[in-house]
This record gives sequence, structure tokens and C-alpha cells, in this order.
Amino acid sequence: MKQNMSIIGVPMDLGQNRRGVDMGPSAIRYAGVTERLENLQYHISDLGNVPVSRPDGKNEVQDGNLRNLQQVAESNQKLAELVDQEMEKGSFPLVLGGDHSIAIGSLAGVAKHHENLGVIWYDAHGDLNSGDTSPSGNIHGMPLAVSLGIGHEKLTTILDYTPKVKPENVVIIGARSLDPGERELIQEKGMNVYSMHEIDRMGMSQVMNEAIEYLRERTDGVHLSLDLDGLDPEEAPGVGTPVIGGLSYRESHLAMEMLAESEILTSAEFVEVNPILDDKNKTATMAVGLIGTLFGEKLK
Ligand code: HAR
Ligand code: MN
Ligand code: MN
Ligand code: MN
Repeated sequence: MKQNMSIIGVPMDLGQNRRGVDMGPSAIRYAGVTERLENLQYHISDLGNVPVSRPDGKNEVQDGNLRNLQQVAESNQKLAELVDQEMEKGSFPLVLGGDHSIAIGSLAGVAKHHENLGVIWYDAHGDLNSGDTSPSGNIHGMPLAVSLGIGHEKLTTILDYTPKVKPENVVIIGARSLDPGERELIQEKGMNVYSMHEIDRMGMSQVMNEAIEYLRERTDGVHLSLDLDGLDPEEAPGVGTPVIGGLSYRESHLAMEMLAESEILTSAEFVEVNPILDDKNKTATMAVGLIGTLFGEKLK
């Protein structure tokens, strides 16, 4: 029997400063995500996009260094409800961004269905800031902290519970741009981080082996939050905050293959695709390639 999967787009661009990432879900759909998954063992429902307000023109930093707080909170509330509803039906949620602030809503919806959710945060960044530590006021640099219960309560209390995730259940992969406050939090919580240094030393294969076995033992489901800026900008140029020295497509492909084999994933999201900054939809196409692999292309 085919497993049900629900695709949910979130055209969010209010969690950061550069317009265009709101077109990410369209670009990923254009690159053929549905067709790709329908060829595998999935029955796909594309639920369309969660509504996101337009920037009010001021784009100002409100309430304690949080840009567009109200609008970001509202869309994440709607996303969380939709993800919760689809999981309730037994469908696998695949969320397409949009900037990474949407992980706040994805994780709120997903974590309700687990006692002990694991998270793989595949990203150049830690996204562990709060209004107090953020150098930018951009909420896309904060969603992992919010999910740990750290940050503005309009964000941390979505769906009326907090925290969503325990710090020891998170594995960060690909980090190479961490702010001082993020480093402190990682130290304080003893979080698992495979930065580019560890990946270069150990190789992606060993990193994924360790991450998968660690999460398999201690969690009852795993959410993959994949920020395309985890990949190297030479290969994936269509992202708003590129950081050189990143993961290759091949390393990322291997990571997806190993996750597919492991069968530990229970939800996923692909974020930060900005088609305006891209080269002929290359980054969205890469996202679709990774999605195809993640959901079993070559295995089935
Ligand atoms: N750490 C920086 C900040 O908080 C940059 C964050 C960029 N975040 C993303 N998501 N693109 O990973 O502003
Ligand atoms: Mn529910
Ligand atoms: Mn991110
Ligand atoms: Mn990032």
C-alpha cells in the first residue's frame, strides 16, 4: 500500500531581509517534486500554500529585536495546525519553504505527535539565536532555539505547549557560521554538532551513521529540517545567506540515501530556496533531487 504524503508550501519571506524566498515553494513544485514522489511509493496530496502576509513596507524590528514578529507568528500558527491535522490522519508532512522561520510551525505540529522527537538540522547556521543574541533581528536565525523553548512567547507557545524538542535530541549537520550566543547555547546544552570540521575529518558516511544510530536509540521519530544553504553556494547558489565551504551535492545525496535506508524519518522540510538569486532553478532542482533520494529513489 502507498503511504500518504502531504505537501505544504509556506511562501514565507518575513523571517529575513531578502525578498524572493517566498517563491521557493513554486520553484520546488516547478522542478517536479510531485511527479518525482508519485513515481515512488507515495500517494501525494499537495495542500497548496499556507497564507503569509505581505511585508508592511516598514520591515522593522519589533518587540525585542524580532522582525515581522506578528506576521511570522500568525503563519506559523496556521502551518502548525495544518501539519498537526495531516499527522493526525497518518500522512507524512513534507513542508516546502520559504525561509527557515517556518520550522517553528512545522516542529510545533510534528512534535505534538511524539514523546521524544529527534531533529536533524542540516544547515550552515545553527538558527539558535533569540532576540537577545541575534545580530540581525531575523527570525529565520532563531527557529531551533524557539523549538527548544527559548525566545519570544508568541513563537515558543504555538499550539500551547513548550518546548517542542529536547536539546539532546537534536543533531546539527553542516554548521560553519555560528554567532557567539549560539556557541554558548550549544556548550551549555551539550548539543550534538557535526560542523564542517567533523565532516571533513570523519566523512559524511560516518557522520550519518553516528547521527542515525544516536537518534534511533533515543527518539520515537525524526524530523529533517534541511536548509539548502547547508550545501556549498557554488553548487546551490539560490539561497539568501550563502556561506562558503559547504557540503557538496554528493555528500548531501549520500546523507539522504542513508536516511532513506534508516527509515527513521517521520517528517521533513526543505527551506531557504530563493529562485531570484538562483541560476536557472538549479537550487530548487537540487532540492527535488535530494527529496527523491530521501524518499527512496534507487531503493524501491
Ligand atoms: N546567524 C545569523 C542571524 O541570526 C544568520 C542566520 C541565517 N539563517 C538562515 N537560516 N539562513 O539558517 O541573523
Ligand atoms: Mn494531533
Ligand atoms: Mn536555517
Ligand atoms: Mn542557513
